[in-house]
Amino acid sequence: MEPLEVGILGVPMDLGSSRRGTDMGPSAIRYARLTDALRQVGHRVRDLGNLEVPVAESLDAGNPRLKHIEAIEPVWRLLADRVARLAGEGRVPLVLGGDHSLAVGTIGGLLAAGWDDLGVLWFDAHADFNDPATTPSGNVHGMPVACIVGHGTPELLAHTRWLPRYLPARRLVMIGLRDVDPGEREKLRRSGIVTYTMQQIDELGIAEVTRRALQHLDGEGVRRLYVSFDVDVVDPDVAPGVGTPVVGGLTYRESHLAMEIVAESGLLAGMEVVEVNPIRDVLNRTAEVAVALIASAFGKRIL
Ligand code: B3U
Ligand code: MN
Ligand code: MN
Repeated sequence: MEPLEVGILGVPMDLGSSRRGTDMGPSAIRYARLTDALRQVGHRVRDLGNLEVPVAESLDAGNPRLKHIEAIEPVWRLLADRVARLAGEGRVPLVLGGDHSLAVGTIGGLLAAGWDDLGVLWFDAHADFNDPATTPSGNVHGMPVACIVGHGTPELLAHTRWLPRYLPARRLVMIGLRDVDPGEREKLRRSGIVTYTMQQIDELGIAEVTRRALQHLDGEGVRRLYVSFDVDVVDPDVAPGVGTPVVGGLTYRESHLAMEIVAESGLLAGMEVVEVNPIRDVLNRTAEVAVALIASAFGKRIL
């Protein structure tokens, strides 16, 4: 891989989930030596620090079907500005979460930067396709995909009016699904989003699935790839420090192979790693796995 100018941005936000602790994700990932790992692969790295995010205890959650949205939307807008600026400077954004709701800000920022050839690989145990009508929890980290592709109730989409446009649903591919809510399932089937469940990964293998996903995006005109990586896609035996662990996830090697194939594609233009929760992982294993995966996505090779 060509040397890149990588811009790291931390988003210490846990307002989108009911469990505290993903606000410490950016620190945990930095503590696991992220910049060293990227420099070893040959990239130039600049860490731009963290965004300022309100603390949950200082707020009232408000609407129980859309908790903390009044605080989350301003974080989205700020993050979108920062990401658009990074992209405008020719840097590759690497965003550290934080709960997955932040993806509305990152992908919104890339759309604002005029990336009309953008496609997204969404690695996640969950579909994150709820809206206030289907959510079982009211947590916004279960809703970012609905916001990004513009499929949700007007109450939700009212908070996305700042987006320059929505990402076409066919430009987002989900990999690793194994926990989809009943209300999400129907919406997802009708959405045009391409999905690969754990069952398909078991049958086809992660290499074939990742290659098919990239081939599909190529056919949709995608020339720049953004990887939205929710660490809960990895099996909780390997990555226990996540907000909502789900058994039956990707192995250490499967998740690395997927990132190695992403690197080989030559299309990687940005990445976020979200839902790292060090409170649930005293040895910081999850952040260490996250750093190893980022290195693979950014071109680290075994030989
Ligand atoms: N689908 C559930 C659970 C969930 C979604 N994303 C995460 N958990 N991390 C919900 O609350 O929407
Ligand atoms: Mn997620
Ligand atoms: Mn998830």
